[in-house]
Amino acid sequence: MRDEAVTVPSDAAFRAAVLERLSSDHGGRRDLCSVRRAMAAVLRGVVVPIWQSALERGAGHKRVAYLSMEFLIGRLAGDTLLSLGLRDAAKAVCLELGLTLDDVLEVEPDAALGNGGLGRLAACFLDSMATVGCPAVGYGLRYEHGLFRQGIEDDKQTETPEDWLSRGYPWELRSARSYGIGFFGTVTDGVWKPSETIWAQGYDVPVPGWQGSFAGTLRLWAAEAVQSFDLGRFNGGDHVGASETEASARALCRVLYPDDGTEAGQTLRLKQEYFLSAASLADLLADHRAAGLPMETLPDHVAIQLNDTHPAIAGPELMRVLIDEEGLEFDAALKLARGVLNYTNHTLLPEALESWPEMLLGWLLPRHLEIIRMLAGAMPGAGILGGSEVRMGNLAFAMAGRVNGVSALHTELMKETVFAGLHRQHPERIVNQTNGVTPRRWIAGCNPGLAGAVTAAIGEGWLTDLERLGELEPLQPGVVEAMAEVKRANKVQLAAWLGATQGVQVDPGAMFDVQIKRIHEYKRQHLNILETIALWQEMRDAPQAGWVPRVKIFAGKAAPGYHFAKEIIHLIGKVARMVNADPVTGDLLKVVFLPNYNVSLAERLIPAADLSEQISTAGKEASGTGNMKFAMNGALTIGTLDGANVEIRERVGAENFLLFGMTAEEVSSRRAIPDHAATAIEAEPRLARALEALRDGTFIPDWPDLFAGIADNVSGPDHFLVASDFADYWRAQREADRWFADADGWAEKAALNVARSGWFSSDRTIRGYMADIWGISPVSA
Ligand code: 26W
Repeated sequence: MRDEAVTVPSDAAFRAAVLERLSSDHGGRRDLCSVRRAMAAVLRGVVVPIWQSALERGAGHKRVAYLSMEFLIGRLAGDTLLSLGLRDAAKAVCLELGLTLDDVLEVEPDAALGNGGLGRLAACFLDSMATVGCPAVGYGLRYEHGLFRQGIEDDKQTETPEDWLSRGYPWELRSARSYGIGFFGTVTDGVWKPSETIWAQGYDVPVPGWQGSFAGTLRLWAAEAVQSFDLGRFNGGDHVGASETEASARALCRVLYPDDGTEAGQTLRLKQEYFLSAASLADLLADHRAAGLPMETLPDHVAIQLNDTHPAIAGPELMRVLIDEEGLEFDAALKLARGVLNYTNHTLLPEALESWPEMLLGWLLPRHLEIIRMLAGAMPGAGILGGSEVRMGNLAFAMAGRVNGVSALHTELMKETVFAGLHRQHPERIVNQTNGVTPRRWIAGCNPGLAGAVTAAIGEGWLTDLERLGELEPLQPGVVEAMAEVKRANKVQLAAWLGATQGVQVDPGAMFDVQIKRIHEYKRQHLNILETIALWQEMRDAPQAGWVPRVKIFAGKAAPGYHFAKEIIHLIGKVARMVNADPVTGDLLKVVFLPNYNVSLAERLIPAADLSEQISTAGKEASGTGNMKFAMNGALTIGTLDGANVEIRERVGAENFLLFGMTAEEVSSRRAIPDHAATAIEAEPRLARALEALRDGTFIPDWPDLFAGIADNVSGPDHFLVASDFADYWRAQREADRWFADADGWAEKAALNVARSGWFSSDRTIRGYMADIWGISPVSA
């Protein structure tokens, strides 16, 4: 329910304001970009008062500081128009200007300040905290370049800098908040004298809740030189040196590190992590002091959430401030720190668990290394130090009041594996908070047809109380048909877009089978493409065998240094080229790899999907959030018992989920069997034949063994058990064919996935954090 104090302009007032901005800011130009910017400026003018009134209403209320190196925001105009009920008004003014709203929204660059799941989760959380009334500040970095732009040349990934800021960012306000952050230097008797200082300048992006009911803040730190230009050096003729400090400051937040857990450990990355942590702590402590509150009461006023270990250095930084600046004793400082700090783990992959060499930490942050050694001394069993490395996961765990996993299975595996020892010492500390996604963007925003069908069936209000989707049951025939019609219309629209932009003609009546996520061995895109090859080969053997037509859609970026993942992209491209040109299989099978996967492309694909590929090796995907978006948009999941797939299957019903593969337990025992892959291949000629095609030049005649690397891996070490899970995956895919062939049956299963996925709203997740971790109650409306 919107804050009455805040007014949203009438459609007429909105129109007038946009036209006025077009003339005042853009000299009356009416090109897409000018209209987009004029509309953004008007919307910002509506959002800022909502934001300020929410800050007043939240004053004195306990709030959360969500520290994250990533916020994968995507676009904001469409979301904001929807939230404020101005979409139709915007449609009308665009039409009047001879444009379409979709085209205007299309020119907004994605704010791609994240790699994947972790970053997008943080963005969904901002929307939910603002909507449920949880006072919050999301703290992040204002990278000049977000996640790289992916090109596909000759079926291979290329990377070019992303430049979301090249034309400014209309949604941000330069904040009055800025702090000097120190690096390097020396420590004498506990007193740190940094030898380099870089200025952290805040930029605020207001985050309005649904219908302006409340609002939060995204505060992004930019790095600026204390002294941007050295006139003396310039006059001395050293023209380049004169802006050296500015260049080195600017380098700090120049670009987002593009790896999502494949490799870590660069000095600049640690500098970025400390810059975020120190500036954010300085900011929230400044507020606390400004409110005249004694430091000891900090836990009553603020909860800090560390989004994985990336901002974990915030723990030692808080200790430094409390001990060196506030004069607290070590134990008192640690007690207070544990009263505010909480840590979320998002991965069990050993290569993604951050640890920093003591030498590097001691060089960059000498006082913090001293404090970390004191912490390790005070908690000998915590495993903070090991092999001259500082283990950031153990440090975060040891300093946190609460530690959480992101799905029920993941949280149990945390207790049994990476944190087994710490869990035994602190059995109450680990709790679960299964992920969620915001239904505003991921249903109403990207699938207005479905939103309309749901509202027609159960009325308004479900968007902020998503478990009301359950009222769709018992399913009314008209509702199932309406949803099936929406899916069909979305598929027709996507088919048109694929034809226009990718030159691929697909049949909207075919099953749209979609795997979109970062490319990673544990996510097993190579299992999917091997099944695709086997399907193609069998279709060619018997094209008249009554196959269910398939469109296989892939998208996702590989970390630039991750060679195997890049080869998987290359293979998918080569298979697509061959299959799509094959007259024998014709429209029975089409394969597409879409370049530059990002939030906006996900919004275009998910509403048109029939089958959601969630096929990771069990025990490897901490949760997944794409799986939730697909289910609530009426796609059926083919997946393993991994991450949140387990809970999706529990809630939508086993009969509405295509399960296959080993469980996490079976995975660890299968891995122990020597030659597990060779044995599996021997027993599965279909797989052997598909692997042979990777060796015999089927997809690249003049370079037959190009993909031998992938074949050797799957038939050799096969760490992620592609070979062992293949047969059951094939069985599940053929079962999907049979289900899809029964259109009414499929439509009902799809509708039940929608009706039963309400729990996967990030509003439910945030209410869990508020109750179980932060101790925050919503600000009353
Ligand atoms: C240090 C490099 C690095 C960068 C990012 C290491 C690890 C990461 C992230 C933790 C990777 C990530 O995005 N994890 C994903 O987090 C999602 C939100 O909780 C989960 O749904 C996914 O399962 C998990 O892979």
